[in-house]
Amino acid sequence: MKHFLLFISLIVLSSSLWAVPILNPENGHYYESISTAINWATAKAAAESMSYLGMQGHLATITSLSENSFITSNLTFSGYFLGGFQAPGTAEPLAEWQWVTGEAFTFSYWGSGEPNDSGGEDALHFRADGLWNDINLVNTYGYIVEYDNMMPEPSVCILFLLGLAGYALRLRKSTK
Ligand SMILES: [Ca+2]
Ligand SMILES: [Ca+2]
Repeated sequence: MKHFLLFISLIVLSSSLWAVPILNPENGHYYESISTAINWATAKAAAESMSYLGMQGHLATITSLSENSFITSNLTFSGYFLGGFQAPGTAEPLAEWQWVTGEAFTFSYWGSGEPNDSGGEDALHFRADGLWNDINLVNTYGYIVEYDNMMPEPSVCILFLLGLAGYALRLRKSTK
């Protein structure tokens, strides 16, 4: 019993210490910042091994100013990795930036003078002021994880269920 109570209190304690991913109501995605400093490739793998409420994690991909603002105003971070990278051998410093998810890299929010490929920088770094910087892939920083709903959108599910119900009804009528 004593052990059980200890176990419960540990759970209560740890849940208050662990940050919980935060919902962005605009796109239904959840976000969290992880302070453990690791290099970009390790952060990418770590993010992709995480899940929340059945949603797959990945390094955050920011595709609009409102998403950028959501992260800066809701998460605690100080210069963390994002899911942006530049393939080796592309024209520096601005060509062919990509997102780990394959989303189009159309929105960007570079800080003044960035990207500058200073010393060879091919990873996207989210500055504390919310502006972007390119940084060396092997540097170690915390990182921001985004959780997407990989399941069909709820509206698609409802349409599918309605369709199925209609089909079942027709089937019942035709067998009468
Ligand atoms: Ca670069
Ligand atoms: Ca830079």
